Formats: sequence, C-alpha cells, structure tokens
Amino acid sequence: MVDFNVIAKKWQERWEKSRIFDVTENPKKKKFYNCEFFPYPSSYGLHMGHLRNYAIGDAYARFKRMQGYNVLYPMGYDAFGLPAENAAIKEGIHPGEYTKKAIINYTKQLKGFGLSYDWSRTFATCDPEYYKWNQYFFLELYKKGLAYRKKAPVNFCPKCNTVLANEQVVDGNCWRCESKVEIKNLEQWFFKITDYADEILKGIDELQWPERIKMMQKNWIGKSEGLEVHFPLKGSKEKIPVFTTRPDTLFGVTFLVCAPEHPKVIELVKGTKYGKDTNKFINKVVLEEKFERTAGNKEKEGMFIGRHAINPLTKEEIPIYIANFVLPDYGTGCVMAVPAHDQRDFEFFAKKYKIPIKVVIEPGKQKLDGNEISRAYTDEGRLVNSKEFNGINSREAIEKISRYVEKQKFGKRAIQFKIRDWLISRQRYWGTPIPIIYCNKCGIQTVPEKDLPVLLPEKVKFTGRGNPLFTNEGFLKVKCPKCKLDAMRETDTMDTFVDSSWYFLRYTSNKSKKAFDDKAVKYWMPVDQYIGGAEHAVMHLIYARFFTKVLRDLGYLDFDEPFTRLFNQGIVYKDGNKMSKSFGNVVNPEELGEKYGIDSGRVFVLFVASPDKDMEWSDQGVQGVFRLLNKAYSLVDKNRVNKSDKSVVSKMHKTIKQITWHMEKLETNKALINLFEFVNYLHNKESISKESLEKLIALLSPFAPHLAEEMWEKIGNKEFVSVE
Ligand code: ANZ
Ligand code: ZN
Repeated sequence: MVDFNVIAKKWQERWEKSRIFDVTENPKKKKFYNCEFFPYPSSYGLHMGHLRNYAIGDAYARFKRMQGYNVLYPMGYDAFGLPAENAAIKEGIHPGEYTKKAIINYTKQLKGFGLSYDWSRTFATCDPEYYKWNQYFFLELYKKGLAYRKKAPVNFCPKCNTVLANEQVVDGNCWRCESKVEIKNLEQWFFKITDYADEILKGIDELQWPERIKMMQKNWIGKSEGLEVHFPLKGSKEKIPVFTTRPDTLFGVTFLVCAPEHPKVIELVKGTKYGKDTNKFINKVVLEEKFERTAGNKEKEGMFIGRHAINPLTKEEIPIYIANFVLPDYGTGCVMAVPAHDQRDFEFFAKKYKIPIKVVIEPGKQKLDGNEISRAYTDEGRLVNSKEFNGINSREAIEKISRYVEKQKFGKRAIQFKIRDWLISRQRYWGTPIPIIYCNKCGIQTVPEKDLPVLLPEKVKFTGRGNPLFTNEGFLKVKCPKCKLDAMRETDTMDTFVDSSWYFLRYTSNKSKKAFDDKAVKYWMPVDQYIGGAEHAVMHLIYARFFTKVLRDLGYLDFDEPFTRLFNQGIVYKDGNKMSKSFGNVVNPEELGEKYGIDSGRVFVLFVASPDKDMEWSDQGVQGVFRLLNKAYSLVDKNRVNKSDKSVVSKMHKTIKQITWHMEKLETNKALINLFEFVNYLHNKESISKESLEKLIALLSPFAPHLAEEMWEKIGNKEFVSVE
C-alpha cells in the first residue's frame, strides 16, 4: 500500500523546488500554448467541480510535454469585480484584502491538485503593473476613435444614488433597498466593437471550436442583409427610413411603426394634440426590458401619433404608429408594417386598430383574403397586388424589388448587425480606473502616458450608495494636463471583461516593462488549446477576439485570432444540482485528498464521462478509481524479466497508440479505459519487463502524476517522469 496523501505532498514539493514546469522560449523546440480560462478568486475557494476543468487542462499539458513540445501552461487571476466590492459593503473587508486572501487560498488549492503550471508567470489583474496596460490600451483605442463616450440607459436606484448592474436589479427593484429602479441616460464609455463586426463574423468559420459556440457567436453578431426604404413624410420634405429583410412585401405595407424612444417621434408630435399621450407612452416603454419587448408572447402595445407617410411604391398614404415591439437601436428604429405577412404586425393590428390587411403573397393557387385570415402568412409564395411584380415567386421578388427600389432612388441595400458597441464603463470601485480627466476649460483630457497607471486609491468608503471613488478627494481632484488648472478625474472603472481580453498575452512575458514582450508573444501566441466553460461563449470569447484584432491593427500583434482550438468542459452535478456553494453540495478537495488522494479525484473526473459532457459526482466512483490506482501501483512489486515477449510489446505499442489518439481529441475517458486495460493485462502476467512498466507509468503520469512519480522512483529512476 502507498499513502496517496503523503506522496502528493512529496512530489508537489519536489516539483516546486526543481521548477521543472517553468519554460522559456526555445526556438529549437516546437511550442504548445495550453491555457484554461483564468478564475475569479472568490472567498469560497475551489471544489471538485472546478477541479475537473483544471484536471483536463493539466492532463493535456502533461501529454503535450511528453510528446516533446515546449509547453506554456500558465495560471493567473481575474481579480477585479463585483463580489469583492459587495463583501466590502456587507462585511467591511477591503476588496484588495478580500482578493489577496482568496488568491492565496486558490494558489494553495491549485498546487494541491498537482497542476503543472509555470507559476513564475502568474499575476492578478488587480496588480497595477497589469491594469496600467488596460489604461494604456484604452488611450490607444481613444486616439483611434475606437473608445468614445455617449449617453446610454443604465439601471439607477434613486435612493442609493447608484447605478446598478443587471444582476443587482431584482424584479425591477434595487437588491439593497428594494426601491423601484429607474432607467437613466448617463454618459458612458464604449469600445467600438461594431467596426470589427464583419471581421469577427468572417473569422468564425476558420476556428477549431465547438460548433455550438460558433453558432452562438454568429447569432450574437447577428448580421442581416436587407433594404433600407425611405418613406416620404406627408406634409414635409423629410423621409422616414425603415430597414426590411422582406422587400417582397413592400406593396402590402399599410402602416409604419417607430420605436417610441426614436428621437424623431418627439419632433413629429410637437405642438399636436398627440404630444401628451406620446410622452406618457414613451416613459412607460423605456422601462421595459429590451429582450422582453420583442418576445413573441409579449403584448404588442402602441399608439397612432397623428402623422402619415407615403408608400413610395403604391403612393398610398399610411398612418405612423409607435409601438413597444420596435427597438430604437436596431435597423433605423422604424419598420414598415405588413400585417398580412408579419405575425407581429398582424397581432398589433388585429388587437386594436382598424387598418387594412393587404395580401401580397399567396401560396400556390390558393387565394387569401385579408379580412378572413387568422394569422399572418409568412411563407414563400407568388406575388399579388404588386403591379408589375405580380406572379413572381417571393424569393425572386426580394431581388427584383430591391433592384427597382434602388433604381427609383426610393432606398438602398443595407446590412444590419445585432451586435452593439461594448459598454465598458462601470460606476464601481474595484476595477481599472479609466484614464480620463475632465477640465471645465479644456473638456475631456487624457491622462499623459507618463502618469500611468492611474492608481486605485486605497482609502475610500464603502456605503453601498454611490461610487466609492467619490469619497476620496485626493483621487478626484487633479490638475488639467493641458491648462494646469483644477480639474476632475473620471470615476468610472472598466468592465472586467477588458482585463480578460488580453491576459493570455501577458502570460508570455509577465515581467515585461511593457504590456508584453514582442519576441515572447511571437514565439508563444496564439494559444493552441484554450479550455473553459460554455458560459463564456459570447462575451469573453468575442471581446478577446476583438481586442486581438485591434491590437493587430495598432501594430502590437501580427496574427488575427487568439485561440486556435477551444474546448468546453461539461458541468459536474451532485444530487441533481450543479455542484456549487449555493446548492450546498460541494465536495471539498482537501477532505477527498485525505481519504483517497487527489490522484483518485483527478482520475475519477477524467474517467467517468467524456470531458465535454456533464457528469454526476459519485463517492463510490472515486473509491473504485482508488482501487484501480492501487492495482496499478502494485505492478512495481511484480517479478521482473529482462525482455518482454512479442505479444506484450505489441500490446504496449497498441495502448500507446490508442491513448495518443484519444488524448489528441481530449477524450480522457477513452484514454483511461485503454490504460486500465493495460494495467489488467500486465497484472495477469507472471512477470513483467522494466520497459513495459516504464511505459505504463509514463502513460499514467498525465492523469495521476503523483502516483506515477512515486512508481518511477521506486523502480530506480532518478529523473521526473513528468518531463520524460
Ligand atoms: C417588413 C417585413 C415584412 C419584415 C415581413 C419582416 C417580415 P432581422 O432578420 O432580425 O434583421 N425590424 C427592422 N427594424 C426593427 C426594429 N428596430 N425593431 C423591431 N423590428 C425591426 O429582422 C429584420 C426585420 O425585423 C425587418 O423586416 C423588420 O420587419 C423588422 F413579412 O420589414 B421586416
Ligand atoms: Zn484644462
């Protein structure tokens, strides 16, 4: 028998002392950059659900190392963020203190898992040496017009005098004081990700990523090709542009609908008897959640605003409405309504308003009567009531009518994206200060590069009301860099997704006096294998791709994509729920380690299911693995022969081939089946050769690294099997 717990400590200490996992750029060796999403260090620490993620990454890093690659496998901390600040408000502990403690604990736990990180490259995003570069890059983007300020709606609690994150709004109320949350238009900072929407979309097809994630990114970007049609406003020279993907329905347009908060609306009703009701309606709609507004089951509400437009194709006069289901920030913010062929328009019409339903597309030979239909006809068909386009198939008509509209100068083809510019400012303390100064005389001024970083002041008050940065005068008051008179600092801090948009570059050279060292980035990047949960499918993975492309265009990088391959691990469940502190079903790694050794935990999570699938935790399962590992260990005591016979050699090579094949696809479960099969095979032999035993230990090492080292030493080897 071997004490798993004792050997885990022994080998972790030896690895740490010998620093075998530290790497440097070596042009003679092929590099492999293996990286997991870095964690947010929470005070709860890590449980066995987290271990799964790291066990997969570590097994893969060790596998690649054994194949002869120069493997960069780093770890760091996504250390800014809301939980630390909330702890400050609730428990009075400073966010810096909270984070420091959590990081110490995380590091201890990660080392306890036996993960083969190059710890010399670690850092936390709350280190000034790191966030200085967030500020530097912000200024670079600002110079290029890629960072800008504009008014945007935010959740605001009037009682706490505070902007709230979406997750701090509970049923429309403030999480803290339960007052009704208001929507306020405040000046906010944005990154112009829309400039890169097309490139980000086009690049998706080249990525070796799970199809599901690629699809989600495409939907998030939401490119749609259509036509912008200009409807003349009656009694004016102005035109109202609308965006449509269905030009084939243009002859069936019987009204226009604008988003209530469209700036034009106020102008249109000015001085008319519709003004008052319109204002009331706008104020009501603005508070509704955007996603809900367009949801199919949401009641469609709106009102006539007293004005008319002309359908440029039919010259008919049509009324203009405002309604909740039209969004202000998509397309032109106004739509042409076709109740006969669009279900939303049909519902809006059918419920309350008496506007003609004009059928312009009919299925096959069947006739449709606008007064009879019970829902919109949204399929393809043959055009009717559409003058010279009658009889044409609707799909063909899209092209023909678009061409006609362009020729007549009634409008032009247009491309729309759903993706919006990235709102990066947060009215929060625990983040990177935005390096901007406001001067009464000179306006917006950037902090000069030599004054970076703008340090987060330590002395602030956490009351839960207002941005804590307002409570530090020394931070707020600053001289204008231009006129040297009194000015004020920006108090917004950056979204923590900015921090995680380039941290993988910093790992290549975390001691650089610059953001990163060019030579190191050239050698290590891009990340060959990126590993993490599917919950980051859009935000983080889109922002990081955007940042990479921006840094490329600014001349800092010479590649287009940061992550060549992406792997999403499944979730660990226990007793029917996702393993998590909030469900009270976590398995503590230290306790498990005491009982069965951390190697048993590692092998269990890699063995019980395909790493990309969800799995159920089972104590018996771990016990079973514990027995298997003991069986493997007992092989070191077996009788030795000098040379294996041919069949053993053949079995050995076959096993190596199978395991390699599975590991390339990160199918650790299948690799382990082959491995334990080989253990059994050797177990049933009278005696075994040193060679087959050594190969077995090497194959075991990525999964149960401590046990493998112990066996390796036991049969007389001096070096580490981890780097064999
Ligand atoms: C007329 C029409 C007829 C439409 C029909 C659809 C079907 P995607 O594909 O998502 O881009 N639309 C345009 N701007 C909008 C806005 N700001 N808020 C809500 N809806 C808006 O959708 C494009 C379609 O969504 C457009 O085509 C427009 O309605 C609507 F039988 O125009 B359609
Ligand atoms: Zn000034």
